[in-house]
Amino acid sequence: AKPLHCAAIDLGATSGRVILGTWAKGRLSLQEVHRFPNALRSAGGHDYWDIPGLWQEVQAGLRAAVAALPKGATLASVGVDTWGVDYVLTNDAGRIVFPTHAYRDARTQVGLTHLTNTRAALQRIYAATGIPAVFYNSSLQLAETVEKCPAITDLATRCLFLPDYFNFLLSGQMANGLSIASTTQLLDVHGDDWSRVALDYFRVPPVWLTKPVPTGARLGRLRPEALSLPNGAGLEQTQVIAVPGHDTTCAYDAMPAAADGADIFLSSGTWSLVGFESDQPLLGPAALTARVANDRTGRGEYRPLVNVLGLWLLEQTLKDFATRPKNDREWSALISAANRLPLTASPLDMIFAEFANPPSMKAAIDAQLKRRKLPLPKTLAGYVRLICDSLGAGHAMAIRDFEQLSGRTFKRILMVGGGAKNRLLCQATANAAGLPVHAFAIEGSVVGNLANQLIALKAVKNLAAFRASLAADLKQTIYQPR
Ligand code: LRH
Repeated sequence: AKPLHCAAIDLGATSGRVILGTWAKGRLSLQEVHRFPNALRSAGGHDYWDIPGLWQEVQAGLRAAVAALPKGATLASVGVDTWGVDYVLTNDAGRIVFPTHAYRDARTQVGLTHLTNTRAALQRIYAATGIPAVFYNSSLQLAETVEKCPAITDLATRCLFLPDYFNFLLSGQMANGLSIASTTQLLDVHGDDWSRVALDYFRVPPVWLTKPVPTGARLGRLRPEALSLPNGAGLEQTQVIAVPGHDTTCAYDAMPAAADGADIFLSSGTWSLVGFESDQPLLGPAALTARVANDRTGRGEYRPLVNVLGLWLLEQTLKDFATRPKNDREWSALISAANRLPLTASPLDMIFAEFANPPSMKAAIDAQLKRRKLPLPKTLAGYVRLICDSLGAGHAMAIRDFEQLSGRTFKRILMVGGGAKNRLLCQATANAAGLPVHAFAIEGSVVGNLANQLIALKAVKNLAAFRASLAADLKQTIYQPR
């Protein structure tokens, strides 16, 4: 068989990338053709994403992917994954009729407080959607928009979550994808369509959403005019494929999990997402208290997950220090310095309300430590130690909760993402959980995105086959608990 070329577009809250993947002789190779920073922008006390700016980067990346194709080769497909929950409201013609807020915008606070203080409503919404109340949920964001800007119901006819919107720009087809839909707190946890209970509670017009399409759906041909490239550029046959639109789902798909169900997944980046794959959702009061989110895999099964405040804590704390690591060598020195410090006796309480988006992360951390009468770190290395140990403890707690709720026993932690390169964090996680951490140096979301394209193109039989082929090639570092 001829080599197959696919492009993965992976948009994260702090950076995006376009990768050309080539599948040849049962092996996947990656070539990064474009990488760019991303950041929310604030105006008038609100936070927004620059959607046209992101589209421009996606276009530049795809042009670079085409330019990187071997002579005479064509691009078989493209797929888009992004961070969860954010969306674009459009009219039928696809025009943006409302600016896209960034999920850290504090606008959901009132709705969140109301929902969490009304126990009966919270339980009803959890039973219906399997998603706990978190400040960033699309449900709370949409409710705020409809309440504060009621004219929106006259303007908007469609709600496209970010991967859906970019798929629309690429293919001309408007569709809601299943995996991203499952992060919204609006999908029926027992089915594959929207939840009437949730739509009613949050007052989201049902016409804004259509029945989610499963992963693997072909959305149509890539429109050459979307890239302003001439005919004959190698894009004549390019399919736009609905991969799992949620980056975390793609990252999980990239993990070489064994078939015995004893692997727990940790996608460690801005957020730390701890989860596993299951045929059934985890529901009920104990799951709600543990903040279990029953996201869906692209194939429809469940992927119960707990979001632990991730390396966002560290990324933001760095801003309060004049001297920050600028390259790998300086990072390594900082981690070594942190490693020499004593183990953190009392880890931080990972309270979302305190750490989700404070004006100063260092001040927010100090405030909690003072309140709990704990000593403040004296150096940046001290904060690194505190944060890594606290994340490790948070990961371990989520794993214990999962064991209790599901009756399973986990034997290994599979870890991908930027955090997999942080040896202090990997070791802290292994120690706190009492389990070995297998850290993989891969771009998880990108690999999962490409895997799902290859499966849709029938070049790979299924995810299990892909994971098996990947396992043979992957470099891993194993951290044994100490
Ligand atoms: C990570 C992530 C995570 C949450 C958050 C909003 O990038 O997708 O799973 O959904 O962003």
